[in-house]
Amino acid sequence: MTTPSFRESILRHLTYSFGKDPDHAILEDWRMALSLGVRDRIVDAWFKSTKRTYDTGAKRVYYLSMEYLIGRLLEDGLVNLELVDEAREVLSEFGYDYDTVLADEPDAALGNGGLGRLAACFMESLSTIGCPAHGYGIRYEHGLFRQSFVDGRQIEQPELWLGQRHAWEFERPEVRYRIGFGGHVDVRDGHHRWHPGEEVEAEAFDTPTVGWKGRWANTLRLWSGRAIHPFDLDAFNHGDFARAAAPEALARTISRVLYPDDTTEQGRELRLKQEYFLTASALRDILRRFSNQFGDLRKLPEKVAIQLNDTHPAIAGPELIRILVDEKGFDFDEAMEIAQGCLSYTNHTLLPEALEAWGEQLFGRLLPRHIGIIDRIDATHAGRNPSRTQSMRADHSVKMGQLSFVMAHKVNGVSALHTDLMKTTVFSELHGLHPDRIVNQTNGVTPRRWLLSCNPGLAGLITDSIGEGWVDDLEQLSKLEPFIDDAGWLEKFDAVKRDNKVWLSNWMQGTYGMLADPDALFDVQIKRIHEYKRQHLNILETIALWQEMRENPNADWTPRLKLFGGKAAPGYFFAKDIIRLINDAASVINNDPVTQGMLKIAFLPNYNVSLAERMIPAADLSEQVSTAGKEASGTGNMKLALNGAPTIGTLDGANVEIRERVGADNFFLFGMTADEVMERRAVDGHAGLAIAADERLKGALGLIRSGRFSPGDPDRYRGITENLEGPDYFLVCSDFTDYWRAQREVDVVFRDDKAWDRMAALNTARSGWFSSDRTIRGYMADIWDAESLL
Ligand code: NBG
Repeated sequence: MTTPSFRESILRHLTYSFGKDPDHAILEDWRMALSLGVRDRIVDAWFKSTKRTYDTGAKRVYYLSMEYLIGRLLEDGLVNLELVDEAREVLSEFGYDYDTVLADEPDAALGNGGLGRLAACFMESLSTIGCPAHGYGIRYEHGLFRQSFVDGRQIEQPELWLGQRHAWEFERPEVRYRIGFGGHVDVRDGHHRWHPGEEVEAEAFDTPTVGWKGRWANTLRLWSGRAIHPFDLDAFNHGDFARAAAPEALARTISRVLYPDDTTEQGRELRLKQEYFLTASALRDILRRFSNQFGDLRKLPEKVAIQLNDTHPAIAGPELIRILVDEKGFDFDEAMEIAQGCLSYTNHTLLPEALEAWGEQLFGRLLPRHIGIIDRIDATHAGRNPSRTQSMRADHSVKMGQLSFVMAHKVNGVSALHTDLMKTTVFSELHGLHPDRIVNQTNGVTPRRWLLSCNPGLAGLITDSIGEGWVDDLEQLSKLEPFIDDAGWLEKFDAVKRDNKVWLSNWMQGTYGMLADPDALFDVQIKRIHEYKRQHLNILETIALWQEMRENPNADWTPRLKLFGGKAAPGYFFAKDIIRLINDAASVINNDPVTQGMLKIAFLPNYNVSLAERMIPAADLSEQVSTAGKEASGTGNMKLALNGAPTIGTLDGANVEIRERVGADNFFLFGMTADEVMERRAVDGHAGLAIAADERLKGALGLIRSGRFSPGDPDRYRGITENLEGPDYFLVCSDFTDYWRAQREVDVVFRDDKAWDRMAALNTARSGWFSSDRTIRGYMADIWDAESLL
């Protein structure tokens, strides 16, 4: 039975918010009306949460992140408010299919990959737990580019998530801050005053984020850039219409695109401006809220916890000091202490190229006061730690990692291994000076999105078996273990996976005309394309396997579908070559009559959150094959394990902890450890040695070099083959042989239905620890000193 109020609310919105009656409403109208119906209920929870936070005077958490990879929000709301069945009923009453309506919503792709998706999972978990929190970010007009393939090559097109009406946000024209750049600094009687040369306005847009069962809702506040004087009337009156609109265009550039290309000086400048724009607006907002409620700024650390999601908002330290010293009259040391009490920093990568360092010229030009403050922070830190050798102001640059570390009271890694490596590599000196500062908070994923809503079949089976307590207490999945010994139950588990595979196959056929056999092993690698993630290791193994199948077509092969998804950064040519190689190999291998029914490759374009939600429930095998020591954590690995796909992987990032929990027998381990990787790199000609020792690898590389996959253009992949045969920094060749061995082990187990199902089900039953609820509770206890208000 439909609760009249939800049905009525949808119809009311259709009529009064969109001016349509059911007979004339189009798909988008229905989606919007449904969304507003859901949003109304979220708002109720939101008001209650806000009021309770004020009334209790509780500490608030502020998450500062340049990225939120949100995906769609309608299903999230419906699932968390338990309105799915009612929505389905109402829509079908008017002849609309629930899934079609949901799929009409554009993905909010305000992020690149794991870091942004983690921020989105955290927002949901913070609300589920009832921790008072605000996420701050940028409302990019264009999120991550839309990817398509032409002749196998990646083509990037702008993404238009705001091209349609957006249901979830509230514009807050009254919440605006002026953010300055450039200009100069006056010093009078030792007192500094910054006079920016240029200013833009940041305007707030709020999206309420609701937690499980609508018990709590927090705010995601995204800033949009606007001109202070949007229109140059004088220019207009002189007929110069382009110049008249220029101020607005310039200001809007700041929130126009996610991650502008940083290969040009202009691109880098814009990026730094974005980082300051986000951070400065957030801090002003935080201080305004704090001052209204509590007043005394010395109490800031008691009531405010600010988490820096990577170094991108690292300017928060100097900016907070600037406000306290220049505007509020604090002395420097006290200001620094207050800032450190509030701030904490999450490191997400050890890759040197991803550790931000800004040239001091650019930095000093854009933020002339801040560079002086950073020098003072550095000098203060050096003075207190005389043995220190590394400065945050070395090599004519500003090192944001060091700055973040020094300004934070806690610094966390995102998996156990990553945290240990932080201590011994990038932050070894700082760790020696501050041995209690680095803590570990292994990443997690929200089970509401990554199991309950993306995999209703499995979620249903779990709830039928152990009740619904697992949804916000994921460790209850361990109660499934006894069921796994029951052959009947295991068959049901297998049937769910098969249904998901059939669904994905049909969808792939309908959407891309790709044929996929649901009986094949769905071998899935989905993530950003990067050399360290080694999609090229996977495709080399695929090519070698193809060769072996051709030589021995009558052997008992396990049919495989190699599924790929992921985007390459537009300027990362090597990664784009990897994409093209996979697609080229697909066109040759998929058309080979000899290996028909045995091996197939499918690279699904435009990988995003929604595509992940389709692929993960249908995956049999999870590829987590990064060079050990390089993947900070991974979160796709957790989603896949949770959905019953055992991992083939290296001892890297959170794979280590996944293997510990699911058990070594239920994980296909291969490859060198992080220590062995270091040793191996020191071996002269390691790639050549590995190739000489492995005929299959030699054959696969030879085929690529011969132009087998690029007929008429044999040089197309010289960049890849020469890299692999030469420096091979990511040790693809050295790990190949063991990867091949592990893959053949997969073949054997997969042919034994029962053994495979058991392994898959144990992965689900033992992945409960990887909930982002657990991660957030860890941050609350060890970093923020924050409490749940539920
Ligand atoms: C990424 C890591 C992943 C990790 C996510 C979330 C960056 C800079 N880092 O391994 O590569 O899972 O962060 O922590 O995007």
